[in-house]
Amino acid sequence: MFERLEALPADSLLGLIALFREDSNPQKVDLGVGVYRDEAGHTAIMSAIQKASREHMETEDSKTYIGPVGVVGFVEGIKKLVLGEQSSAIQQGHLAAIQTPGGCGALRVGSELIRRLGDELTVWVSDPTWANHVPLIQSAGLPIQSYPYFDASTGMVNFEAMDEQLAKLGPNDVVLLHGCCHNPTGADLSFEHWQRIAERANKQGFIPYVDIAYQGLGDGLEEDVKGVRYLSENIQEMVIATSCSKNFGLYRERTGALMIQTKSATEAAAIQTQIQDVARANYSMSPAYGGHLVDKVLHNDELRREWQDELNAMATRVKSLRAGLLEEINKRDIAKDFSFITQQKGMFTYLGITPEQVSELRRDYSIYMADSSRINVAGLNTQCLGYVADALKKVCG
Ligand code: PLP
Ligand code: TYF
Repeated sequence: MFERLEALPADSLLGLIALFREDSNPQKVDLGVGVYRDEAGHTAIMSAIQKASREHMETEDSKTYIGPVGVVGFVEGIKKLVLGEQSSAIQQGHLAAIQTPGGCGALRVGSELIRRLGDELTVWVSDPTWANHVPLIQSAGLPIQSYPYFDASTGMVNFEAMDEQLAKLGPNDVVLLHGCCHNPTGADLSFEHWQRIAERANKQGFIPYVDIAYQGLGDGLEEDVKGVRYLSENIQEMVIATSCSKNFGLYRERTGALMIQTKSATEAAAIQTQIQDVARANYSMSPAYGGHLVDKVLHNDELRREWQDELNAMATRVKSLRAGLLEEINKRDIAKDFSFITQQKGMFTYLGITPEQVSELRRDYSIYMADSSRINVAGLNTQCLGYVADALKKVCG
């Protein structure tokens, strides 16, 4: 029976991990998969998470199920982290929320919930968007279309083109927005753009669906969610999928949350049963461990401060790598203008070079990046900036 199904090609991004491992060039540079790395190329466990983990090991006395919502303290903490202590939606009980297996779990449950809203709905994603958005949304049975977003000539958002598309949408449309640190381009919406999106959503009736996987890795924990909070305060309905993979370094523990903002507390209570029902039909309940750790970090002043300091240091390191790379590029008088590198936010930058140039960098210089020319800036280190800039000069002229 199984001969009916053919082997599928490997995920090209995850495939880079093996290619990099097999490369014996001592100067090799891994700018592929988007995980945070320190100067030594290591993805360390954050110190506050390590402390929370030790405490948890000593105090946890049962592994029995914890219920469909997940770790309640985690869910409550994440709501406030994203929407703020003063959030009207939290205070008025207009939020349904559930712990999920990572941001991907949140996107999948969120998409299935949207599918339950009716047969006519379409989800709009930015062009380009994170490759995983497509299978996560499509496998929930929703059609996908894309709106203009990235302007390759400036390395920034072409908001006028995006807004022109949004102006044509209506109540059967859902618009997926990256909360901050756009993956793959690093080109973020400005606060004014978020304000205009809120206005459009109110006028046209589409629902914003925010994916926020990098809070704290751009301009800071509060700054990175200014747009999302504005949206939440100024529109009635939205969906938010959040991930603790990057900002708590919990990748493999699969820790995230889904929040649905509704018009009333009664609706929120009904939607709460719906998202729990979607989760039950998929995986029953989310793994709890990562949620326990985040709950501990967020609700202990000392651990929270330690976590924030470390997260700020990570974001600062990424920013200084951006500045350092641009400085090295500028020293080499490369024909292409790369000044967007320091204007973009978060871990990713689209270099905007051709697929041939991407292959040349891989083949001749052992510099690995996604085929799209997206680089994970955190994969750089102060030692390799000159080498990477030299290679860019060679392939770009
Ligand atoms: N959304 C975006 C844009 C991402 O880049 C990521 C991950 O890395 C996620 C969501 C969710 O990831 P995870 O399922 O590992 O939490
Ligand atoms: O875009 C990235 O590189 C990260 C990590 O299936 C990632 O978001 C990549 C592929 C994948 C899951 C996570």
